[in-house]
Formats: sequence, C-alpha cells, structure tokens
Amino acid sequence: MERTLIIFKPDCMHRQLVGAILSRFESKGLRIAALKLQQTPLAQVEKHYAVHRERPFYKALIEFMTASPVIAGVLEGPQAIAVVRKMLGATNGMEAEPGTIRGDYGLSKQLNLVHASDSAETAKAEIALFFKPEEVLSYTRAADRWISE
Ligand code: FUP
Repeated sequence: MERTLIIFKPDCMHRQLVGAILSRFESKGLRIAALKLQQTPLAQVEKHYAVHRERPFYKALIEFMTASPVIAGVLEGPQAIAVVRKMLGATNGMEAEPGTIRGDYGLSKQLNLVHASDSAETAKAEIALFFKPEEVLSYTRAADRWISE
C-alpha cells in the first residue's frame, strides 16, 4: 500500500471540477485517507514548490496556488503514487493524453487542476507538510476485498 498527496488547485476549485475528479479516484478504487479545504499559507506553498524556486514560472505558480482555497487530500492504494500520476497525465494539459484528467479537462501548463506526489520520498514529505499524522486515517471499506487482492 502507498499513500500520495493530492491538491485540487485553485483552477479546479473555481471550475467546480473537484467532485468529478475525486469521483474518478474513488471509482479507480483508491481510498481517501485524508481530505481538507484550506487557504494554503504562503510559507507552506513555498516549501511545497521549493525545488522550483529558481525557475522563471515560480512567482506565478506561488501566486496561483494561493489565489483561492484548495482541497488537499491523501489517497491510498497499491502503487498509488504512480497510479495517480498516470491518471493525471502530462503536466501540460495541451499535451496530456485524452482519458487522463489533465487531458480531459485542461488546456494549460500552470492551470493543471490537480497536484500529485511524484515519488515515495516526495509523497512522505508532502503528506507531512499538509497533514498531521492523526489526520491521515487507515480503514477498510466493504468493497476493498473486491478492489485488490
Ligand atoms: P507536475 O509534477 O506535473 O506537477 O509538474 P512539475 O513538478 O514539473 O511543475 C510543478 C508545477 O509548476 C506544475 F503543476 C505547473 C507549474 N509549471 C508551470 O507553471 N510552468 C512550467 O513551465 C512548468 C511547470
């Protein structure tokens, strides 16, 4: 089992696509281990995107990510990190394959709807940045035995 951090970004919130996209993750079989609405503090977004600090798009990215409340969550499942990244598709919505979330809903590189962790290391750090340990819950759903063996 793996856990991965997702963030429904401000464009996703304003375009009222959270329900539609969360539903895709649920339908896939991923379990919601945490979920919350928050206005992300500047310092938290800066830490989250610290690897991009020197990139030309950094300032615009930080402004975008703090432009409205977001919904942050943790999804759990077998190979959840790679599975969720695959479901999102390429970073740039103009290049993302149809059938992926960004491919179906996006036409922008910056406004790309949802963030998801890209490795086990980043997932661990990102979950710890957005959630206290007691906010991330493990539980078994009735359907779990029909979803993965
Ligand atoms: P991803 O892993 O798909 O979230 O993409 P990256 O880590 O490469 O980039 C982080 C965020 O920066 C992306 F979600 C969108 C934004 N970005 C830009 O706005 N412009 C760029 O040229 C590249 C990335």
